[in-house]
Amino acid sequence: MRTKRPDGIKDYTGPAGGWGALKAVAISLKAQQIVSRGAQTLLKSNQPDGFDCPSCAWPDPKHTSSFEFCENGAKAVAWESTAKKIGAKFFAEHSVEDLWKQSDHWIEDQGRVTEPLRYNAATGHYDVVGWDEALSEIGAGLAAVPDPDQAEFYTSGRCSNEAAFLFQLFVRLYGTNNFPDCSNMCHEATSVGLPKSIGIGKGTVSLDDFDHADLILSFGHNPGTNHPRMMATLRDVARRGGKIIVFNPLKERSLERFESPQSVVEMATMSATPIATTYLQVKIGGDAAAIKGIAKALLVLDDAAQAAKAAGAASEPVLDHAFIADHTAGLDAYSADLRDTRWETIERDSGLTRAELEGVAQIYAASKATIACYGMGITQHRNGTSNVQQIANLLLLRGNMGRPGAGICPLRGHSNVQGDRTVGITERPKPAFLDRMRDVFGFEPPRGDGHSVVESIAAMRDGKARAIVCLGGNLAIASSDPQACVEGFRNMDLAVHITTKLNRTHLLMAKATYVLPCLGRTELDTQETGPQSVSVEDSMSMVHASRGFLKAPGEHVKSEIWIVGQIAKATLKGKGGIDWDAFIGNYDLIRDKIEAVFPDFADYNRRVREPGGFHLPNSAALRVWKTDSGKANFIPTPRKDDSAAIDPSVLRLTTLRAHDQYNTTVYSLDDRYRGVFGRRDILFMNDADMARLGFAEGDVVDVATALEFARADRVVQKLTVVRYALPEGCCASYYPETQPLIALEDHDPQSFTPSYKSVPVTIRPAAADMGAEIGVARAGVVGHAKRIPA
Ligand SMILES: Nc1nc2c(c(=O)[nH]1)N[C@H]1C(S)=C(S)[C@@H](COP(=O)(O)OP(=O)(O)OC[C@H]3O[C@@H](n4cnc5c(=O)[nH]c(N)nc54)[C@H](O)[C@@H]3O)O[C@H]1N2
Ligand SMILES: Nc1nc2c(c(=O)[nH]1)N[C@H]1C(S)=C(S)[C@@H](COP(=O)(O)OP(=O)(O)OC[C@H]3O[C@@H](n4cnc5c(=O)[nH]c(N)nc54)[C@H](O)[C@@H]3O)O[C@H]1N2
Ligand SMILES: [Mo]
Repeated sequence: MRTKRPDGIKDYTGPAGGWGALKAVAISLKAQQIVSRGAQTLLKSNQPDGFDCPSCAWPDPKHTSSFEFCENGAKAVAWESTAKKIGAKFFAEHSVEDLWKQSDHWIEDQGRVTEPLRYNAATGHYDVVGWDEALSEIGAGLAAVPDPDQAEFYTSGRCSNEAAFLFQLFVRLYGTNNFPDCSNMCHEATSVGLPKSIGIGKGTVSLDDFDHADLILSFGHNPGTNHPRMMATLRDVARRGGKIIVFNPLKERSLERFESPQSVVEMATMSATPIATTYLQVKIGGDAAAIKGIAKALLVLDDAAQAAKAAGAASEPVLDHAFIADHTAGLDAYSADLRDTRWETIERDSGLTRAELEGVAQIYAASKATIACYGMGITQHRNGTSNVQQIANLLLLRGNMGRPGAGICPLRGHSNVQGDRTVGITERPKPAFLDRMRDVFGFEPPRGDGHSVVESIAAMRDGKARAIVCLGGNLAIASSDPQACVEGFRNMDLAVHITTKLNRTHLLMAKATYVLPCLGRTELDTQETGPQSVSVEDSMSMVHASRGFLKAPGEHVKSEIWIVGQIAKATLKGKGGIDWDAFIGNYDLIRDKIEAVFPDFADYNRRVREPGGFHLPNSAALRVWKTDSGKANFIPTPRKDDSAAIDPSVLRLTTLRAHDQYNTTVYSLDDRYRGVFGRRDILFMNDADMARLGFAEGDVVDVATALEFARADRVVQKLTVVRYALPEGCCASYYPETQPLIALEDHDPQSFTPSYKSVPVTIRPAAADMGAEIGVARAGVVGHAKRIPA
């Protein structure tokens, strides 16, 4: 007999997609009070003449159907184009202290910010302020920072190429390379790892390649929730008999089976397509070991094939020896490391058996063209950069790079995070790029390394930074270590937030704090020369235009480009001789400059107007390797000290996105495919760990950071234990509620990506309230603490 499950926990037995997805779209339109306007908006998303969906960076198919949106894109669009607004009256009624006590969900759900705001320390409220006044004070504040390297300029990946380019131009003229960027928390391991492997920090495949692949390796991404339009592609692969092997500690429903809301037959018959042909529940942080196992087995298969051939049999080699000889370097050291690594170590670290990994090697050896896809399950670890390189190694062994149906496919996060990087948002700029900035704009840009997210927060916490400007995002909540973020933001002389909606980061008061309201993707942006388009780059390096059409939520809501240009004017006071007004009046002029700095954008203004846009050249896809060796490099995993005993009371915690969430934006408290409804205060644990550590489903526990980053306040209190099929030693909970467990110092030393996906923790019965309530999440109270100690 089954015992009763905790409140809100059910077994979800259906496929991903299906009628549940359509129902969820209707509910989110209704919740934002935009039923008719919403439907019209959705039809314009990801269309040649419409706007780029602000949700994810999966590319649009060439022949865009009129339904190129998905359940979670619909939620993002509804959330942005909401009829709810907040202005003078709202801020007069609510002090910042009152707002702080509300949940993150409540704060954002109040609606769009419609007027510039300035914090009034005397009353504790935000006051509405005129644009002119706000801009001149912000300009004066930035100009007063003693050293430009004491200011931080954050970008979240929703902003367009044009806004990002203008932002970096302004900041470099101002005098710093401090560009903390959401990419630092996301695919930085890709941006750092892949250039060393294949000479470019981006994926090499295009959408067409999926039509020619016969094997997809999927590592650590959850497309049913985070890239739902990818499900149509995976479904096509599965239906034509392609193999899909998944590595994920959780059984994610969309990777098991998917019912396409766009298939009349599946919807009518309520049938579904199985997706994964093999599903391997790798241990959290165990991917590198698993990949080593597959590669090791591949070497053995190749040895056998060579021996058979030498003995006269008609046997094909398993490795692509011609490709390896012509195009790669480092195989000897890499294969020596594989041969030296013992199967016991691989099995222990991956949680998978030798037989399972040899099975994958056999399927891989038989595949003519293979694509490897990966997401945050790979990058957000202390060894994230190396993880990415292990995937590249595996592909290189069989020449699966730069030919049809083959390649590497990092699934980017924010819809334009890749584009922002391409056009210069980078804290470690290459000299060649800075030279071009110098030549095009006639100034000497700063040359030193700037700050990434982790370095910025540390500088703010340690009193080394004085000002921060955030172009979107919710940095204090998205970053690891909210304790450090809270302290850091409150240390600032000046904080400026360019945003569509209010969030908790905006409630951390610097000496002077401003919130500036901006247009979203869905909205019409008219400037001096008429309606403007912006452009974005997707995960597969396609650049295309995006034009909104909805009316702005208020007359004081301005485009990001307008705001950035005005701040630049107010701060630089003519320094650099840039005609900011001309850029603001006509975005074509910004694109002309992007093209002048980046030759890959040749003929930008014409090509971006073509339906579907244009493809940026990708050297690795052409088998041109822009690495130091001039070849694609095999890079072994760093040697690890195996002697430390593994403490059985320490579990690895991975932090997940729920289905009804966009990063720190929580649309609702449901996580349908994982069977969680109306709450997020959950700790997923497996039966064996529960039994071993003395817990039962429904127990309320406190989770504390273990090992070297343990600290008295690194605790998240009162999570309810839910049974879940996870590998032993692993547990999972939601982002951002678990943020207080992750120390700023717990990151990948190569890329500075926080180790969000493998936090060492111990679990104990819930103690009395620690008072601070850091990170406590209860039904109805989403996100961070009601009160975080100052
Ligand atoms: N609707 C919606 N769409 C989004 C977002 C959103 O929040 N909501 N966020 C956007 C952004 S910024 C990003 S970066 C992407 C994120 O998209 P994903 O990369 O899919 O992100 P996550 O949900 O964080 O985690 C991915 C998966 O990694 C698995 N995982 C956890 N630890 C490990 C591990 O050690 N190894 C392996 N192999 N797997 C592991 C988890 O079980 C989960 O299935 O999505 C983008 N799209
Ligand atoms: N524990 C844990 N932490 C993580 C992750 C994880 O998996 N686990 N994932 C990390 C990842 S991959 C990422 S990318 C970061 C995300 O970090 P961020 O990009 O900083 O966070 P978001 O939640 O996407 O930002 C949401 C806010 O952006 C603003 N906004 C929305 N649309 C617009 C717009 O069009 N213009 C402007 N100017 N503002 C807008 C709104 O105020 C909204 O509240 O979080 C990281 N943090
Ligand atoms: Mo991301």
